Amino acid sequence: MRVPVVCPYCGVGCRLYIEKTPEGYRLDYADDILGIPNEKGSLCPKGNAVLDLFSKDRLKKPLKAKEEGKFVEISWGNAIKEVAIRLREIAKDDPNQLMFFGSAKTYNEPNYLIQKLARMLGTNNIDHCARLCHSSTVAGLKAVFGAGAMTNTYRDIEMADVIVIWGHNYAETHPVGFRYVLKAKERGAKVIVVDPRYTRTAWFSDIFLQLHPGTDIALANGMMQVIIKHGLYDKDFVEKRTVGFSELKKTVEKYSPERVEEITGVPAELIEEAAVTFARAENAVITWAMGLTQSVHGYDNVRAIATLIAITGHIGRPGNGASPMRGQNNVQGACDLGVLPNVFPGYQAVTDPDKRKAFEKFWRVPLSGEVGLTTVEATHEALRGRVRAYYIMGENPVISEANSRNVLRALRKLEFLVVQDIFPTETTRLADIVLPATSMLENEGSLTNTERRVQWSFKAIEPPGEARPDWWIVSEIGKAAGFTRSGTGGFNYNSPEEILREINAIVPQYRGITPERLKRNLAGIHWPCPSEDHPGTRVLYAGGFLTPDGKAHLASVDHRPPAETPDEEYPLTLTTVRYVGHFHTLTMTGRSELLRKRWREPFLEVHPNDAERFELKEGRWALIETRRGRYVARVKVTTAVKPGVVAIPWHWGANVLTNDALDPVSKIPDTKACACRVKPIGDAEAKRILEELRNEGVVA
Ligand SMILES: Nc1nc2c(c(=O)[nH]1)N[C@H]1C(S)=C(S)[C@@H](COP(=O)(O)OP(=O)(O)OC[C@H]3O[C@@H](n4cnc5c(=O)[nH]c(N)nc54)[C@H](O)[C@@H]3O)O[C@H]1N2
Ligand SMILES: Nc1nc2c(c(=O)[nH]1)N[C@H]1C(S)=C(S)[C@@H](COP(=O)(O)OP(=O)(O)OC[C@H]3O[C@@H](n4cnc5c(=O)[nH]c(N)nc54)[C@H](O)[C@@H]3O)O[C@H]1N2
Ligand code: SF4
Ligand SMILES: [Mo]
Repeated sequence: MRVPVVCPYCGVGCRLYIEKTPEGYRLDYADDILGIPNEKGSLCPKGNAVLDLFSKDRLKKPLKAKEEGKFVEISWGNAIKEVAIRLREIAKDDPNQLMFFGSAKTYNEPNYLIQKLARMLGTNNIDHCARLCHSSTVAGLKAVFGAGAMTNTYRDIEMADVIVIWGHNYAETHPVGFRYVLKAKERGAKVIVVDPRYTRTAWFSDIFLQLHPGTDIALANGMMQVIIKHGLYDKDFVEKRTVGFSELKKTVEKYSPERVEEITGVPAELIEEAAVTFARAENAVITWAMGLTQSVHGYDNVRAIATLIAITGHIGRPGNGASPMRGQNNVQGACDLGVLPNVFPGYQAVTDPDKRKAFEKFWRVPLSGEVGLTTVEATHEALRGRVRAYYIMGENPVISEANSRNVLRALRKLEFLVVQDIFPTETTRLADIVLPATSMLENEGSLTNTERRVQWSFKAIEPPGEARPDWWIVSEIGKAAGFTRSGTGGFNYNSPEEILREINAIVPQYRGITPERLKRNLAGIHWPCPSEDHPGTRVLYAGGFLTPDGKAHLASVDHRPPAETPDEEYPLTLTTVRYVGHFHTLTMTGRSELLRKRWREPFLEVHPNDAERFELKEGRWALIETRRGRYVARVKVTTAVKPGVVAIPWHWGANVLTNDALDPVSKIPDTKACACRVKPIGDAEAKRILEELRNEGVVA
């Protein structure tokens, strides 16, 4: 029997079948299911290689550390008991000494449970990788439109006449979703790409705006200046549906294309052309991702883009809208279900006394109204000794967080670290207790893709050893911690379906998305879906916005440089990127021989002028140094990057270099721009440094 599952990698949310045959498991394309994100069943290299990894060196038994990195196997009973007792003990002194990490790599149901556990223990210290990713989108879009999610779907991208792709290497990072862009292009749509690198995505562009890293606000303001000056904004929309236009007009007046050319390096004529093309389009969308969000002014970057969308009226209609492309397979769901320190499930603020009361009644415990810590803040608090224990479900912060050496020191300082993963990782190595989870394909549940599309994925593969579903592990810990009441006040669950029904009851956006409906409807349902007979919502804001007055709040923001800019000592800007064949910290794709062979190692992209200036040679080793650390990679000399900018993928551990300065609003770290210097080094020296970093445990 072919079992329908959802790809466990990225936020596109492709479907595929897995079939058990006498020769082993077999992958098949879901080409007969209508309306799914991957029409005709097509998959990208990672999706195609999905079966490659689930049998390799998995975690199969709960482990307890004897010393760092040395473990003994223990029973599930003892593991659960020990975790619950230690969490309770530390919570007794002060629950804010605990920090919880949910996981965008697992289903909605365990994510709902882990935030419920944190909150029932008395703390809002719960966060996940969205903090390093789209936290500036969530905060920025909430400020302008009233809610933080993508306002449209892939179908709308396909229908657009102009598609602006901003700080987003769409072709490599959402490859199957990118087909909707190609379909629009075949129909004659214009593609505008904004990126400091000439990426595979830029290759498909009609207009390419190659800006200096960290100058996005200036560019957006320049485009708005042109649009307002030529009267190309949507006057009716601005008047009826927005506030703040006169202040915006004043702010962007200063950003003439000539001045913006000086700041961004983009020729003034191209800025004009892009602005006019976007504003004149009947239907237009802007997609964005990490190039825009991962910045100390990520919140303002997003507000500027949302404002550009609003003044041109490109929102609230099919074929238009704001498309922040969510990255992980279930990062949208983890956010929706309150794996964030400031909101309960359904984006209900912990600081709102009425919302808090409703959750206190539902879970039958008193709850904290104090906003909790974010991931990077928790690292800083752990270093100060104020956070004493972490429970990490499905994240690998030692490789993924900015300034990773700090993370390593923080995790070592903790009194108690629990990590729940499917593989041994750089983070499990530091754990006191390791809990072996089943992978998504070995268990079932609901997950939510970037389009707010909730889909059910079924169990297709038998889990190895004693690995258990994430929802089961968290509910056992919840019961062992004393939350044994029946119903919504405890953790007595027998299935993910039961948990989703609890979510249906308390999360307004998910009210009509029941397990029964999802199992019947394999193409899923887009939230908000307020009742069981509601079809789900594809396009947001056809009526009012979700701000208190129903209007879009236009943002007037000024250009500022990144937290760290080049100087004499560190003369280049370093940015970090992704490869199509690898996912994040390599825990999964690094175990696929096929992918590892094709995408073998990280390359440092350097412009020919800089290669000459710093004596770097194609294919030879470079030493890259920043104020936080050093790292080595082979050199790729290319005009894809601008002079003065170097780029490196972070999959293998480049976060030893990056800056953990934070955006004050979204608390996202500045992983797309920091100052660095480079120089050539020999083979032996490079290998020695890599070995050192590996022994230290900061690179994969
Ligand atoms: N193959 C693959 N796909 C993935 C992932 C993966 O690891 N591998 N991860 C998933 C996740 S979680 C996410 S969030 C997405 C991320 O998807 P993307 O954001 O597309 O990925 P990145 O390569 O990190 O960054 C995108 C682009 O930002 C550009 N950039 C750098 N600095 C700036 C700047 O200052 N301004 C602008 N405008 N652009 C800049 C970079 O040159 C890069 O091309 O991908 C998802 N899909
Ligand atoms: N320099 C730099 N740093 C970055 C970025 C960047 O662009 N530049 N991007 C940032 C972004 S956008 C993101 S999203 C973060 C990602 O950061 P992380 O989420 O820390 O990275 P992953 O490697 O995806 O870690 C997920 C972990 O979950 C495990 N896992 C997989 N499936 C399951 C499951 O079903 N259950 C459980 N319990 N575990 C599972 C995996 O083995 C892995 O260890 O990294 C950020 N870091
Ligand atoms: S595009 Fe994303 S969801 Fe689709 S197959 Fe590739 S990794 Fe999986
Ligand atoms: Mo992400």
